[in-house]
Amino acid sequence: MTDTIHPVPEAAAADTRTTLAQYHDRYARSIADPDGFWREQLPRLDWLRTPTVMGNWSWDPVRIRWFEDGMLNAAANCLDRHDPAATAIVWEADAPGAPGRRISYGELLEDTCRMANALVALGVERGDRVTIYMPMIPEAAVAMLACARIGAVHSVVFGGFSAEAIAGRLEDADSRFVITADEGRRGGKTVPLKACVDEALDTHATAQVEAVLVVRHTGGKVAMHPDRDHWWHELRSQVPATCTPEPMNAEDPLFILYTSGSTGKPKGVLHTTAGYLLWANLTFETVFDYKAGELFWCTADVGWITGHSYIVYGPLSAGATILMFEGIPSYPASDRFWQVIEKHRVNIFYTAPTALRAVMRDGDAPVLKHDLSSLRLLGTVGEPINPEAWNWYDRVVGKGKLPIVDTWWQTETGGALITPLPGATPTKPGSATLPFYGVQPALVDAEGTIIPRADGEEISGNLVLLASWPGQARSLHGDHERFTQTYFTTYRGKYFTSDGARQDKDGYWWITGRVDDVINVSGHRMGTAEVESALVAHQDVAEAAVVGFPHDIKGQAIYAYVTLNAGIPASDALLAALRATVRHEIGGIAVPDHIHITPGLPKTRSGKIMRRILRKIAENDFASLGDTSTLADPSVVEALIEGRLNR
Ligand code: 6R9
Repeated sequence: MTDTIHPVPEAAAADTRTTLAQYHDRYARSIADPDGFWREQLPRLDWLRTPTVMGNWSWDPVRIRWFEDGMLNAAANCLDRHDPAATAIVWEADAPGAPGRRISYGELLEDTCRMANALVALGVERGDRVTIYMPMIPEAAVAMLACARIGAVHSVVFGGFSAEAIAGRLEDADSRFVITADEGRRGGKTVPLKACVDEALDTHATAQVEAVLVVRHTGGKVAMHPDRDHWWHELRSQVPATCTPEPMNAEDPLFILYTSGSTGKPKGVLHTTAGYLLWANLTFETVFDYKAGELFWCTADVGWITGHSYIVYGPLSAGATILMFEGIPSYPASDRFWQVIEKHRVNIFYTAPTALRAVMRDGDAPVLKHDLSSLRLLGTVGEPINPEAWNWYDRVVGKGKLPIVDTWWQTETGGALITPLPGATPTKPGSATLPFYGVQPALVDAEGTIIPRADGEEISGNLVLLASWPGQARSLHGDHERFTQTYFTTYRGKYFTSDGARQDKDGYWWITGRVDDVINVSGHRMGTAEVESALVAHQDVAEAAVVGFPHDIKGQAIYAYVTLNAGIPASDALLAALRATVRHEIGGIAVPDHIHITPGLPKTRSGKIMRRILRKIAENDFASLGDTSTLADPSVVEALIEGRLNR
């Protein structure tokens, strides 16, 4: 195992808001005296009423509150208190030659107020859920902040999800309003967003949707339903340019964000206002050591939690300047990231390991032809980073001189939980290093017993957290029971992350990946159950079982075993139809990399599919299938292996 220690680079150590000694002191204080620690952090936000209560939470039964008697407005914290002349967003279009945009905090505030007023005019009230389905354009942030300004709860749906997926989320959130754009652009292709929303609304029982606000982006032709759809650019000039922020209670919902779990349909993770915003703000400033005037670029999409916390709420609450990019790393060529960094003189760059692995394939030359001297700090998120990718990032992009922050966190955690601090923490390639303030990770065995660790010892197990932190999700929309079941019952009274991890002899944390039936495909969470139910939606499919398998670029890829209804022959046309079905039901990111048609699946006598065997076969690891004698029909395994070898 790579265990090389990289000391904090000189420049970062010389100019940091946190030294290693300070980190240790503050961390110890945050655990010993959480109330005192958090009280000191309160001035980070502008409060309409300053809270007197800090954390007030229980995990058995589950009831989580932070700053509960405080009042504030998240949008006001992200806009009104900043210098209106400062740049908020530098926007880079999908095509390198296309005109970009620069938006000041003053302009962002005005746009947000106007959109907030437009939403009110359309009938949106405090507490209503507004679904946002947008490309990566500044109006995506405007839409989120406009909701926050009037106390509406946004539910952003990633622009790559299908009409079917939108419909499911609209229904679950009981959302009566949608904000979308005519089309988006990604990698030179047009993404028909409005048409997708139309399909979701027209073909599903989503009659509850009253109004759709449409941002004109590409100017492509779209159908407008006269009494439902409204152009943003038309309403914009008809509404006032100011809007008083709605006073919100600390624990009022700020947003819902759907994410995949190991069972059932996606879960609407619920974040509330004050704790989430404070966590996003504090982690943004501390983990990226952001300094006024710097340009910060997070390459995530706003449809994921990383975009929520480190494109919108963290940076904007801190008055930072962000770069927002509509495109993808490989278009028009694999040097696009580096070209954009050079063009805009980006200082801090935060991306996913999968993106690095994808561009690494083309070697160092695409990086070396660009001037990256503006870069001061690099970060990664979304999945474990393999040491090869870490070392390449360090050597080729960082020239061996920049700190790399590998930040471990989840949709449910609101922001980074295990991460180096750039001027403080020596790093090890592949390790997320040490816990952030207030975070208490521990490893448990299968029974939920905390594994003790003596100094200098290495341990591994399932990663749990022992105490709440302000950015923690409070519930699942409309299903608190499922929230409790999913996160707090496997190990009663502890938050179970569903990740496996080890803690090395120096106390550093290494996240090894999900231990549940969630596949991490290119940093995106995909539930095996979701993909399975998409496959069985095809009329010819009898049964499907989906597992993850290692993939050089995506980290994990999707392997689907499918049994067909009697008399249906396998064919290339059928395989294509199955892929199309998944694309239709969920979206392109869920389409299996391999579909293996098989006469049978390995099941126990009680009918349970033995995924362990399916994983091994997908990995071509036939030697360690383990005990197959408990299978109802052991001969199934032979057929599966034969099918695998013939691929
Ligand atoms: C922020 C985000 C969460 C899952 C998480 C874990 C994996 C994220 C990681 C990482 C190792 C890191 N993960 N960051 N694993 N090192 N730095 O990605 O949220 O989409 O909810 O995914 O991603 O497995 O449980 P989300």
